Amino acid sequence: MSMNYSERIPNNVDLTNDRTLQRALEHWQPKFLDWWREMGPSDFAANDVYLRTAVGVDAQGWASYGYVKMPDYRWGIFLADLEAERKIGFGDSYGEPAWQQVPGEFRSQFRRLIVTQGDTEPASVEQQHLLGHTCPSLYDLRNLFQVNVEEGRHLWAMVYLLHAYFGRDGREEAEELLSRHSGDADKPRILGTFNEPIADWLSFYCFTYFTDRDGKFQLKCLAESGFDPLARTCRFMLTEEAHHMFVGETGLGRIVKRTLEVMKELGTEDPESVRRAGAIELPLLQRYLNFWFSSSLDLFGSEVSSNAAATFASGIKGRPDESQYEDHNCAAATTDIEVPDQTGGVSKETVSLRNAMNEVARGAYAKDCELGLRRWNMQIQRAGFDFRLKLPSLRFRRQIGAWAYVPTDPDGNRISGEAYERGLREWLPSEADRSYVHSLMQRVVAPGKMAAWIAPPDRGINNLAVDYEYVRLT
Ligand code: BYC
Repeated sequence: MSMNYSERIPNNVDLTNDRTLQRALEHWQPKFLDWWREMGPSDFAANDVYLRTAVGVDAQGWASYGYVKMPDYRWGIFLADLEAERKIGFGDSYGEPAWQQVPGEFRSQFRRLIVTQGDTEPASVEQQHLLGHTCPSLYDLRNLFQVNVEEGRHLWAMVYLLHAYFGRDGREEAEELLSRHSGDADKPRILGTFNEPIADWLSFYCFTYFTDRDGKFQLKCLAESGFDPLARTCRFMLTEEAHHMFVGETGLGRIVKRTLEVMKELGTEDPESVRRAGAIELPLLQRYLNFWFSSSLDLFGSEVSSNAAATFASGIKGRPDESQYEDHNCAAATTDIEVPDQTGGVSKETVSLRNAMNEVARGAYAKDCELGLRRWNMQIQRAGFDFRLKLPSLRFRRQIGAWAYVPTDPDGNRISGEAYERGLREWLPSEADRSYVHSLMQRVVAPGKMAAWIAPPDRGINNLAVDYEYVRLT
């Protein structure tokens, strides 16, 4: 079904033919807009932003570009096309027709997953609320806003599912999605990382590199779901998610590039000298990577999880790219996981593969995270420097699962609590690091100009020049 933009809520789900649902969503819409005004990008509501809006759900025709004021963005409900006779691809119901309604016995599990997914979307917009004021360029400012409006749309995607398939409790959950807030002492967002402040652009690029990538992998799992409307929703969200990770990967790559230029000019790797020249030294970048990677690892849940086993067995949540596996049932399969032992070491435990599905997804995620580091290390090597960026061990600084609060160094070696506390000062951004990064965050808004700590992008948006006026500020 094509996208209908003539309605109050753009959609490709034939909303006009379901008056009750349409009315319920129209009732939620002004609350969403109030939330956006209060918690979305601070200021900039009156500015024209060169944004991409989806116009079709197929791979080719889904992006239309033009100036839009953010509050006028056409947030809507878009599902990937229906696949005729789609079958459930994993678990105990393997090969049975995908469900077009939520099976009663799995209702609460589905609701929990959809609410958790939905909660992250507005959370990220809240985390980035103030960033616009310190943008390193107009190009970056526009990318921030593109990410923000799309996260708003992803919220709509989950709210649609709650309203359409979960009756009154779905509507209540949809309201709650607007009442929890990132970092709020009384009503925080559900998952840890989404309560971390994103107070500077280095954190923003780390977040879009690492945390949006968790989004990619979780959406891939949900795109396998036996509940077809959820699968179709997530398939379409994945196309938008790709841009968010692009922003993170190119943002960090541009920081590395600029730092290397400065290091070459100065002829030194010395962090203090790089700082005096107003760039972000590589060890500082490493500390930010350590922080955001370890935080994002927790978003996969525990290594051994009865929730994960149950959702896999019931066909609710699959593995990322489920079709790549031969065994889609996994009831008889086992796998080894590493756990801390009593003697201060690491031992292997054999567990049912179904119980280890979170670990399967986390492993695939960590491999994907490596790719960017490999590219940046190539840049560093080509520039003639010995420093190498490295992802910390999956055991490092965990707060969820078998390694939660087990002190290890970034290589995953177990150490004493005191050595860990001491080490954190060198492994994670210190207060002084954060205030240095904060001091760099000066707003640069002349078209084509960049802050001194980041290189320009290789190209602009939609084949436009880098110095295009991506946000009209006057
Ligand atoms: N923080 O059996 P367990 C995105 C809770 S990002 C706090 O270990 P399970 C995006 C868990 O909820 C993708 N709590 O794990 C990115 C459970 O609590 P309840 C978001 C946590 O359930 C950037 C308990 O611990 N999507 O889209 O197998 C910008 C035991 O759970 C955490 C999803 O997450 C944590 N880190 O898996 C914008 C997909 N981890 O229920 C957007 C939907 C676990 O006992 N969610 N807990 O009270 C899920 O699939 C699962 O809920 C999880 C956890 C993977 C998160």
